[in-house]
Amino acid sequence: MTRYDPDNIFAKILNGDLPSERVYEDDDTVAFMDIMPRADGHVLIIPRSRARNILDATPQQLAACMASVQKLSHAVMAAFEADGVTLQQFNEAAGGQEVFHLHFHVLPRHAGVSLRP
Ligand code: DGP
Repeated sequence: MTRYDPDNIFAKILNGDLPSERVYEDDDTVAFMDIMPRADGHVLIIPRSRARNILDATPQQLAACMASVQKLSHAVMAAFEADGVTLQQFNEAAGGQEVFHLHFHVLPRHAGVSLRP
């Protein structure tokens, strides 16, 4: 597996070199709106510390991310009056990963409405 690239887009968002619409942050994680939302309210959760993806993450990073994923799931369901929520998470290019800083997608879902491509 390739090493963590400190110049990846989410690292730049974390250190303020790129703008983002932050909706939540705590000591260990940050959440911001996805720039190419596949559903209204599509949020990304990332750890503040370096991890390329789930294959590279520590149990502590994963625990912190999942606690925030749960918080944001409740928040977007309430804010977007959703019926459910879909989580997505991709690892390495072959696994669909495009940005190589660990992240979790939280997608509010409405009954009968498909995700946008
Ligand atoms: P993936 O690594 O396959 O989970 O895809 C990366 C996701 O990150 C994709 O849904 C689009 C989003 N994204 C890419 N660049 C930016 C950016 O500069 N800002 C924000 N907010 N989201 C981005």
